Parts: sequence; structure tokens; C-alpha cells
Amino acid sequence: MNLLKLLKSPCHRADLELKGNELVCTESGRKYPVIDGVPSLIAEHSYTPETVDDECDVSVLILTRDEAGNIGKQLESTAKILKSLGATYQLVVIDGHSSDGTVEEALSAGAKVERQSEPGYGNAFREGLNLCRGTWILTLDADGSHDPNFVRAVWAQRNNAEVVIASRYAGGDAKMPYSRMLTSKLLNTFMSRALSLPVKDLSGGYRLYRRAALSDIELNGRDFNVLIELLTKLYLKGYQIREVPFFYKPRGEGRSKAALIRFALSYLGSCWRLWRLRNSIEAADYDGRAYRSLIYPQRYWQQK
Ligand SMILES: Nc1nc2c(ncn2[C@@H]2O[C@H](COP(=O)(O)OP(=O)(O)O)[C@@H](O)[C@H]2O)c(=O)[nH]1
Ligand SMILES: [Mg+2]
Repeated sequence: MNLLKLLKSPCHRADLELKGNELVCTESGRKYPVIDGVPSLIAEHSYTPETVDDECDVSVLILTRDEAGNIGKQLESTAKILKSLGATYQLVVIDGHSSDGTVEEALSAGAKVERQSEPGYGNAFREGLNLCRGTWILTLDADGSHDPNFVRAVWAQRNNAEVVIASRYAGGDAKMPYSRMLTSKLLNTFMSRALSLPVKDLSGGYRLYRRAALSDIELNGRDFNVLIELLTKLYLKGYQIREVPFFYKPRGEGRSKAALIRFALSYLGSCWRLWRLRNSIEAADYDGRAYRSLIYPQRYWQQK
């Protein structure tokens, strides 16, 4: 027997259709999540999609791991700001198998939610990018550190660069434990010098990308290092990167998943690979840098 036929939507007493991991009211289009195979017909869990699934101005991409108490607020505030800016949007959440109700909270806030298939922030990030359909992709953390009010400043710069970074270190500031702040600043300074990138905040995840610029970039980073990998590869292609000052707040509920040592190792581990790429002929500014090189034979050869 088709059990779906027995069910009616609580909002209109109408038939329900199963679409992906949601039951959809055939009368109103209101959506009810199916969580781990159990349909939830509770009104608070349902939503009427206001977001556009196909083409839209912005895809909001948020990665989550145990962010209950944070993700709902973050999605709602971001959606409100985008609405006030007149932008159409979709909300995409890639979840790292949270066990605290993050998925339900994200679904109630109207997001398209997928569980990541491979572990690690980098894998979730890649899977998320593949689902984004917007002209721009806005990435931000779920935990309340990335205040959605800064979306306005980031959005205002969208036509001036392919990547706009809400930057803690280019005129902004960060409220975080001293040890973390020091490690983060040292790492960012070292990496930006080593890779000759004119960017002060390489590791922050609050960014707006022009999606078309990402189309032929292949990412390999499995962890947080994917953020610097993407920035380096975009810069190599000659794309513009712009930083706007931003104030990073302490997270809301829960704990950070970025263990300091693992975080630093993951960045330094990518450094050699990215350095080789940065200094290869693949870089858009290779000729210009060789022309001004401190290495005489290279300069001579280029200026000949
Ligand atoms: N899907 C997914 N999200 C993650 C993973 N690790 C961290 N996140 C999310 O990525 C964002 C940044 O992580 P967070 O722990 O706040 O790192 P921190 O800000 O550097 O301390 C948060 O929204 C996390 O929930 C992961 O392995 N998978
Ligand atoms: Mg955080």
C-alpha cells in the first residue's frame, strides 16, 4: 500500500508528494522535512519556499557541524538582509552529520540541506559549491562569528572583484582567544608573503564569489586549507580579490571544530604545493614577476 496516500498536509489537508527528502503539499507548495526516514508534519518544521532553487542572484552556502541554536538565526538574518537588498537567493547547508538538531533547524529556516558524503570541511565545501546556482556565492559560518549585517558592505563591492572577503586583518578586527589570534595572524602573514598574494585575511570563510570565476577551478583541499587553495587559484587566473574590513565576533552556541594545531598543519601542508603553483608559468602575473625578479638570470632572460 502507498502510505503517502494516507497522509494529508496539515496546512491544507491536501495530498503530499515526496520530493527529495521533503514532503510537499500539492495545494500550497509548503514543504515538510523527512529526517532520517521519518516524515515531520509539525508546523514549525515546515516552510513555504520563498527561495529560488534554479537561477538566482546569490547562493548562500553554510557548512555546519553541530550548530543547533546558531544555524537557524544565521540563515534567517542572512535571508532578511538579502531580501532588503532586493536580491533573490537560495540557502544551501552542507551538514557534517550533526547529531544535535542542526539539520532540522536549517530545514525549518528554508534551506536546502545535504549531508556531506566525505569527511572534512574541504569536502563539504566542494559538495556545497556544486549545489550553488546563484550568480554570486556567499559563504559564511553558521556559528554567529560572521555577522550577516556585513553582507551589505560585501555586496556593495560585488562588481569590483571576483572575490570579496570580509577581512579581519585589513582594517577589521577579531575577538578571539589570544593564542588563536596570534596563530591566525602569523599564519596569514607567512602565507601571504610566501605566496605573494596581496591579501591579508587568507583563512577567513566570509566571502562573496562570482560563481562564473569558480567554474574551471579544481580544488583538492580536504580541510580548512581549501579556503587558501581557492584564493590562490583564483589569483593565479588573474581574478580580482578585494577585502572589506569586518569585525569577527566570538561564536554563539557550541565549540570550534578547528583544532589549532590541525588547522595550522593543514595550512602549512598546502603551502609547498601552492608555492610551486604560484611560481609556475600558470600564474597570470608570471611574466611581470619574472621581469622584476631578484634572480638575475631570470630577470635577464625575461628582459632580453
Ligand atoms: N559540514 C561541515 N562543516 C564544518 C566542518 N568543520 C567545521 N564546519 C563548519 O564550518 C564553520 C567554521 O567552523 P568553526 O568550528 O566555527 O571554525 P573556527 O571559526 O575556525 O573556529 C562552522 O559553521 C562549522 O559548523 C565539517 O567537517 N563539515
Ligand atoms: Mg567559528
